[in-house]
Amino acid sequence: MADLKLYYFPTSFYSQKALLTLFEKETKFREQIVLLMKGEQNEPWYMKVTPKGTVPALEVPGTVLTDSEDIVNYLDKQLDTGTKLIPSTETKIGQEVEKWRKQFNALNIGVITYGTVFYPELSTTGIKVPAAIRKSLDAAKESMRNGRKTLQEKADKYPEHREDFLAKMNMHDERVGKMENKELVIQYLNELDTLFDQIESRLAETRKEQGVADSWLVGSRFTMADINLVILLDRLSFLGMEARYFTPSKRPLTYDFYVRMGKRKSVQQLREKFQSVSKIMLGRMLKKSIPVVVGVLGVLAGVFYWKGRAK
Ligand SMILES: N[C@@H](CCC(=O)N[C@@H](CS)C(=O)NCC(=O)O)C(=O)O
Repeated sequence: MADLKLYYFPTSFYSQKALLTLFEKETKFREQIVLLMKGEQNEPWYMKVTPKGTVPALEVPGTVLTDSEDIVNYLDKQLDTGTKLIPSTETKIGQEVEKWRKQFNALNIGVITYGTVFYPELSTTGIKVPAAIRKSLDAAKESMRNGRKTLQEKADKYPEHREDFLAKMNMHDERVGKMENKELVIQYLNELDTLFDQIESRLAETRKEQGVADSWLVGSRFTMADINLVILLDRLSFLGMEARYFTPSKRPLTYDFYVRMGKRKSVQQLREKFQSVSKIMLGRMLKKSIPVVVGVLGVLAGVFYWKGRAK
């Protein structure tokens, strides 16, 4: 079996895609949490793992994969254990999976997530934030705004990674610009409504085609399209958006999909990861103030998520 090591943070959306795939493949892997709250993704040791300074990254024999899409493609191709997630695109089902993956990957989850954190009034029922750390949100927003300065300091301090930090700085500026643009965030949320109409229709079509009630997005078999969908639903649940996008009366098939997902072992394993780490994070956050880092919002997201799940 290939020696695999995953660098990740449990509440990071793209880390979740990699983690859920590893669980579906029922494979052993080594793991290292990259503490976004401490800005570890920008530490020289991690920039050596991936000059992008993002999670997830997967060490595989001979190389490091630094994008969640490359990671899941690799895992499904190389491992013949667990669920086969990506059918050949020479088949009709493979083309459907590919089509849905593209649609999900085109979503700007960062802007949707942090845009809702910046403008909490956009959340339908409120982000799942425990009162005890509600105040920390302001500090987190400030940290996001100070990200440019932090990256500039890193670029000056570590000349061997200067270009990588400057590249991150440009991306950071673009991202923050979008997150702070309320109209754009609203537009992305509206586009999600359209996507969910398509999802609901597809779920209905698949049920009809398969003649069973427990089919998945594109067929009777569970695929990568389902992984993409469940992590999106989890994210929207954390953002307090279930009432807008999926309830028993509004898009009941999507709601049913979500309920069935909660019974799946891999999804339970993924959610356990959130819980265990978020508890540690909460302890740390209560002990000391959060340093100014680009990724601090990710940690808050994790803590809130855990709290929400624990309800
Ligand atoms: N396209 C990449 C995106 C990875 C990404 O943006 N990861 C975020 C967390 S979800 C991250 O590491 N952010 C920290 C940073 O940019 O400093 C993938 O699919 O893996």
